[in-house]
Amino acid sequence: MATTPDRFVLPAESPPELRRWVEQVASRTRPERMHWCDGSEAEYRLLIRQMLASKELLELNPATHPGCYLHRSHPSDVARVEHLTFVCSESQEDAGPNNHWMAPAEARRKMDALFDGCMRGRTMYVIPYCMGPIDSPYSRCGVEITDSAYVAANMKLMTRIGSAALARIAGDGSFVKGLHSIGELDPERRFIMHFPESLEIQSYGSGYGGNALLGKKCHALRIASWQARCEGWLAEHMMIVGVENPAGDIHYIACAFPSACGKTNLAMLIPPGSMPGWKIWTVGDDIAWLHPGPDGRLWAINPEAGYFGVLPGTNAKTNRHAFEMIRRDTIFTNVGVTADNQPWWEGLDQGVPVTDWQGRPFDPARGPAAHPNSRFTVSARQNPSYSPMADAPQGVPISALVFGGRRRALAPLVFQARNWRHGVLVGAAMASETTAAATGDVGVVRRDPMAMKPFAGYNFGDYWQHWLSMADRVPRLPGIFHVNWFRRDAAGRFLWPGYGENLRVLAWIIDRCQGRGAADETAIGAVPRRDALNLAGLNLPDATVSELLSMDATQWRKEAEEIGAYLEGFGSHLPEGLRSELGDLRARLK
Ligand code: OXD
Ligand code: MN
Repeated sequence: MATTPDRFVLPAESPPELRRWVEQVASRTRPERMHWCDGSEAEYRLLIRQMLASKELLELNPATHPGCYLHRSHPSDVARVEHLTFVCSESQEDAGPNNHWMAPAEARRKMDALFDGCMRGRTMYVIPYCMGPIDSPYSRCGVEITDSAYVAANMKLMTRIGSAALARIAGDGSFVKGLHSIGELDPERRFIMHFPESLEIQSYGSGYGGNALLGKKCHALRIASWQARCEGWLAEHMMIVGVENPAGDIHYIACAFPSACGKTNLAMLIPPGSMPGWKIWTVGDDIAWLHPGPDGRLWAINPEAGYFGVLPGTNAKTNRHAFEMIRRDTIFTNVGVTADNQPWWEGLDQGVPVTDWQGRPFDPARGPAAHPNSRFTVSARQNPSYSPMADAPQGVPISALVFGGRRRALAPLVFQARNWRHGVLVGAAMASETTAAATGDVGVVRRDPMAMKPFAGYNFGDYWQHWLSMADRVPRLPGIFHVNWFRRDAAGRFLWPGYGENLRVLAWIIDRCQGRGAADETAIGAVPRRDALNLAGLNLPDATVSELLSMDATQWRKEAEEIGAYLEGFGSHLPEGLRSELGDLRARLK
């Protein structure tokens, strides 16, 4: 192997293990230049200037959208690629049937060949980052090496990068090693590999967020879920929100919904006019790390510091806070553009696109102006409902965990699990219609346990056992609930108005956590009595409310059979606790 070009100066304050790894990577990838990110504003501006010069970014209208830029990705590189994402644990059983697996030695051979010389003529960015507040005992650090300035700029907005993270890494002694190259952006030469046992990620051939911003899905979910199991905590695909009632009490709720099912909107919800005095505080919109706290409750931090949100459907009515926060200092990816150079996406109720996400004159016959998975990247601090508790080292205490999916039938608007073990079954049995966040068919119902199908870094059977074991670690566990905002009538119309009105459901959930909130006990759990839900001013017909809160035992018996068949696919890894919980559900449904 060739040696590292000695013109690269590695910062003296970087720990020896990091320097050795950076040298090894540089020897293999042969970059022209090396840049260690310090996380400063000046550095961010420099990255932007360079990308404007190289046309990786285009400036948007500075009068309407100051500091905003458009990135057009390669048209084949617009979403996560689950079929090219692998968990490379030593044993295939540890990855489980829920993951694609490759033997670590084979994966390394494959990736070494791809990375060989791949950064020739390019700059190698070394990005030390911290997932979570720098001073939190629950945070974990990593370093991403990448040849993409777009990735470096996005990591700056999404995580805490630079000198403070480097200092923490030197103190921690261990960090996740993430190596990324956009390669040739060739779908035939694209892999996202995870090596949980050695805390490594290798990603080649894609510049798309979930494949390339390695702190997010790859570290904070796949690798962290493995770390969490080893260390006794949970890394989950959950948003975290503080719900303040008119008396000023704040309850924190963490919700797991699959990608593009409304986590960001719920995290920034604007209370409806009929609920004066209520307020929402956003702690996180995508990922929660949950730890047993010293007071016996479950506490959560958001490991991220920014949002990588879905644009289509975002407007001043559906998500006013998001709409406001992306008017400045935002990177837009794969949106259309108006004649006066403003970003445009489907669902934006103003402006007319003239150019589509691929830079072609917009022609509706060719499809939407913005890609259905077009995104914004923005610092969380720009969110008007940003919670100062997002920076609290101890995190926030969680009153309720909520699971939910996109299901046109079956699941009522909301129900509460009977207890923790039943709640784990409710999470494990989750199913949802697929969305544009991953390549593949959209709208197909698939099992997505705890919204972690694409993100659990190990065998789901062991993961559920780990969830069950939290009952021994956390004496004051939160209640577990299930919601479905997406139920439709026979004509395909949504039964529930959603968006800000979802606060009505959160208010019932909080009531239940405080021993209030009337409910009917059904076979699947406690469903609100209609008068326990605040429906004032909604003008929902009685029949609609009945349908929203209905539980059809015949449909659920069929569902229980399907859940059983799915769970049994995990063979000897399926915890006995879940099997017997499902048996109890079947018996209640008889
Ligand atoms: C995301 C996703 O980007 O879940 O958050 O795909
Ligand atoms: Mn997500």
